[in-house]
Amino acid sequence: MASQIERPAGHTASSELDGVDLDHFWMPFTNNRFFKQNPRMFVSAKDMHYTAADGRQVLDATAGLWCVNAGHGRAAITEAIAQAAGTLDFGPTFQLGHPLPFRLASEVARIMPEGMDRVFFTNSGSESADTALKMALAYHHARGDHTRFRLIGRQRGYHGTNFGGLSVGGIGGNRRRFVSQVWGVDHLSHTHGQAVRFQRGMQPGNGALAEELEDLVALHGPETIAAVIVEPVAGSTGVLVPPQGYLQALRAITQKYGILLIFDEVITGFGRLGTATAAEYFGVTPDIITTAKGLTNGVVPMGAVIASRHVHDTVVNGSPEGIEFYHGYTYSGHPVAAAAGLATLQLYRDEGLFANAAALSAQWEEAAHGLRDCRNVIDVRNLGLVAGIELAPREGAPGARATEAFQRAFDTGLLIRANGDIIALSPPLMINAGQIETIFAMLRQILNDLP
Ligand code: PXG
Ligand code: PLP
Repeated sequence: MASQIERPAGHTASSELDGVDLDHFWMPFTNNRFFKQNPRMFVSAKDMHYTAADGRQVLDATAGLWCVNAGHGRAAITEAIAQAAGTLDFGPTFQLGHPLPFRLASEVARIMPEGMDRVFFTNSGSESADTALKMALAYHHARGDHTRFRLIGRQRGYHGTNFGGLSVGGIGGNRRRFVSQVWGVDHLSHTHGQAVRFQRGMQPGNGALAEELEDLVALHGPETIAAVIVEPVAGSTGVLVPPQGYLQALRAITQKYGILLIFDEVITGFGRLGTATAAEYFGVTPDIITTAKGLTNGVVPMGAVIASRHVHDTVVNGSPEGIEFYHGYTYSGHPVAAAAGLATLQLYRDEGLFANAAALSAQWEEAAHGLRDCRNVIDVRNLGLVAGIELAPREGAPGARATEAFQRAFDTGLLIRANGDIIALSPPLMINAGQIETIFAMLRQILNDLP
């Protein structure tokens, strides 16, 4: 028997769900058994709101999954996609080309830090992470530095779910069931100072955290370490904002030992902190930046890995005649995705969306920290248009409280994210002051009612 969608009593059925059978789609990062008993579905979206299957408007406080930075249903993007698909539906990028990915690469390069202007396209953040790690290995190989194979990640880091990103990632639950991982990886400590609660913006300086990299260098030998990969602000594992000076120190130590520094900007890229990149926000230029999500406003899957001119030239000029980098995806630089990317970057520029995020971030911070006195709230963290609200876990049921907050929020018309007992908020950058007030007023009510 196929499970058909059951609708809560009193809710009107949406015709979009007629005949939808829930059995065959094995859903990602989902409690499939629970969902299929209690489906929560969206059928459309416009600007700051989703429409749920029962017709209710749901205010999007998470930009989908941190990706719809320009807001939903933007005609400029959907029209660009239609136009591109109707002109050139697919074109190979292996030994052949077509114009759109070249155009998009130039536009991406324009908003990257100085000197970072070589762009490799992928289809997701996970592919971007694995591409960046392989790029780092290829860089050292091209220099004849054949012993540099180690990749250093960080505890509570998230770099997607492919084997490379999984290995440098620091989420036990994502790793434990998959024994085979990339060899020689090590991890730095995460940056979440337990002692620091309700910190607005960055934590006070803590040089010791970055100095740990010196310990790993001493342990493994600098000649074995290829790259360090970190999220400038860790998103998925609960909005972990770095201490002052931490990223600068990582940059100095990696530079000292010839180790490449990779910033995973899948979440922080494209305006989340009020700047094009976190690299720009923090004033620290890495060697490689990974992006995805906001690159196309989430409308068509696409990621981009941006390499410094130096990394690119080393690989391309330092390799024997022929293909220089044995890596790529069928859909690297897909014309429809590239069209979405071009239209998205244009929207960000035309509407000043990064500046809007920057301008609203003080109000956002104030509103987020206003939840400090809510029931069960044990920490609030924020930067740019991101906030993490940490709840005290229920006895013997970690994650249950935030999961219930997520369900109640959906049912009352607010989309939030729950990871463990941390609620993460990251609205589209088109948000206005009134909508910020609404989000936190709704959340206050939900948290105070939550057992
Ligand atoms: N790196 C970072 C820093 C990410 O945040 C990825 C890589 C992987 O991207 P893809 O496109 O392969 O999913 C991510 C993705 C959440 C959440 O709830 C976060 C992500 C994805 C889905 C949910 O925090 N981040
Ligand atoms: N598996 C097989 C059998 C393939 O032929 C290909 C690509 O040609 C792939 C996997 C990789 O697919 P993609 O290039 O879309 O990542």
